Amino acid sequence: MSYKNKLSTDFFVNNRNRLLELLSEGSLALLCADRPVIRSADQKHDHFADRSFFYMSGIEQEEAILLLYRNEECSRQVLFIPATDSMHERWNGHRLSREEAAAASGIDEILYLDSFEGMLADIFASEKPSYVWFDKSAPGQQASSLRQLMLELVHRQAQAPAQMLRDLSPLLIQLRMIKSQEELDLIRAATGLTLEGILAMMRAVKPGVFEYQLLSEFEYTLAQAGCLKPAFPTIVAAGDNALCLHYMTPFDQAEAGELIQIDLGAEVGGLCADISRVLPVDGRFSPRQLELYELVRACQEEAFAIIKPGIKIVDINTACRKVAAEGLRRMGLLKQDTDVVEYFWHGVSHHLGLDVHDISHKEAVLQPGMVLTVEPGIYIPEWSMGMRIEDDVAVTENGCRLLSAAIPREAHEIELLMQS
Ligand SMILES: [Mn+2]
Repeated sequence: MSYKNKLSTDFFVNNRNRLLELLSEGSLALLCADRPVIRSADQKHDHFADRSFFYMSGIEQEEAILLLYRNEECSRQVLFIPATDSMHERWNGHRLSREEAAAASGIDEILYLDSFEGMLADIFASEKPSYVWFDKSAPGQQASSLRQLMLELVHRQAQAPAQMLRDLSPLLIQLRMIKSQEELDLIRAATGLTLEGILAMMRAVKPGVFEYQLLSEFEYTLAQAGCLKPAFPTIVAAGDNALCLHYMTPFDQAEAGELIQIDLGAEVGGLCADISRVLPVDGRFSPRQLELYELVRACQEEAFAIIKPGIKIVDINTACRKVAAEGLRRMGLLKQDTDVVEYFWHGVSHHLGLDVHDISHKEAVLQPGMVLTVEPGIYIPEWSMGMRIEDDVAVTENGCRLLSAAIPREAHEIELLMQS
């Protein structure tokens, strides 16, 4: 599969239809792309459209709004986009035309944003919606002003406003947790590109190399394939820097005898990979490093073995923690099994998709089509050593399937690659 592949228009059409089916009659729902966050002064962070808005529309254009309305006879789907503006575009780049927005989203009714408030007021006046849905978890500024606008309209017109207001986020979670074949294919492609980046890093590992040099090997490889931004900030942590889970200051050198923890991922067509590996600076693990590595791998195998429909993420944590406790006891580190929490710092799995920590119900029972990371980690401060190994799996009818199968994970495979 090409790293340039994208989600199809049908994917977005289907997502909206599935959402409309979940909405009761007389429902009005709004989602927005939001706008870039200010970095400082007149600088902005890169725009990254709200992922639920993108999931429903296929549109990245900032400030765009999706309106869905459902009554007994029909449903209505309208996409509002900023008007084309040659002076704005001279500085800031192309804005989607109505034709382009229609083609990408599969929505026929594309209007400019300046007609949004008027149409919303018309719908309130003529259709008198029974329910108004918005995503209460959407963090952006545009989402917050939309919520304010809806609240005002509802309070102006409704007898019992509190009963009219509904949170879209549980429905978005329900839909987004189950991945389509297209999403699975793109996550697999993202793990393929991640592998290329890891191989480039491996070639650059040597005593004295700076963490940022390895990081740039990875990100250069992704950029060469058209992925200008990784799925999340790349982690490269040498030696005891691995004891900081979200290590973001990669300015140290990797010394002979140390391990390098990497936690990184490419993005293809909007879908994320999330992979962690441990690389020995010398190309070989010491006996003690290997002992810990094999224990973390055993935890991971335990997770692969138990993940199937019907269990919950908490069950994966419990099972892995048990394997970790047995191993740590053998290694003489535990007085009692409950001490395992001193070394087992984080959960094993999270959902993965358009977001690297994809939205989910924490208590959700696993179902086929869900995608999870499997990333047990064991951290031993008294050894100045910690590590996690992370792969991505899709839940199937009776178990799980590795989406990142192509990325070597056994210690001897990694040693072989690093010595070649
Ligand atoms: Mn992860």
